[in-house]
Amino acid sequence: MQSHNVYIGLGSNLDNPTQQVIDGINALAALRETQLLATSSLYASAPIGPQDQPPFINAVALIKTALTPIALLDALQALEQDAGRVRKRHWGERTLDLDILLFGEQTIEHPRLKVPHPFMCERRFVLEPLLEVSPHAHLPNGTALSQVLPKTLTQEIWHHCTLALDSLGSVAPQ
Ligand code: A4P
Ligand code: MG
Repeated sequence: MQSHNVYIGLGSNLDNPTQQVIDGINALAALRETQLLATSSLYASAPIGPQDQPPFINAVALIKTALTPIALLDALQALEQDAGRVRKRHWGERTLDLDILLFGEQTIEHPRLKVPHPFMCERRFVLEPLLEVSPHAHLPNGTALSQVLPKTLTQEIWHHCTLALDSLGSVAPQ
């Protein structure tokens, strides 16, 4: 079966966000037909969207998966539910948000799934961790993400902690 390299954006700003993101990465590693290849550091940033919510912790994980895009989306939404996610408001607070950023070289326009993620190029908290994992990453149209990052640099983010990936594919803070 064909496998694809997929970048997942993780975000949390409720109920111990650092632990939520670490647990989220470990849950990605445990998905069927999926292998965790790399993870970024954790980054902290002010919320984009409603400002009356706590700051976010974000990271990007690179996985290799044989799941189809929609099967992966179903699996990610199940993990969000496991993390106790309640949908409150658009761009609002959440215990765990798992977004598919890039799925191989595919462009996907499905009622439930748009890839590349529609806002990824506007968000430093996505681009910076993704480029930490893969400095040469590009969009399906060939645009290098390193070329897109500079216009987001007015958004402040802070390096929060580095993660260590062990030989079993699980992560812990360093
Ligand atoms: N969906 C479509 N495309 C995708 C994709 N590529 N990956 C659909 C995942 N899901 C995708 O998502 C709504 C629907 O998007 C899903 O049912 C899926 O079928 P949602 O997470 O339930 O709802 P939402 O919060 O209204 O929208 P969205 O687009 O996920 O929000 P974002 O874009 O993730 O933004 N500020 C900081 N600093 N850090 C953050 O992480 N996150 C958000 C949420 C806002 N501000 C933030 C952060
Ligand atoms: Mg989402």
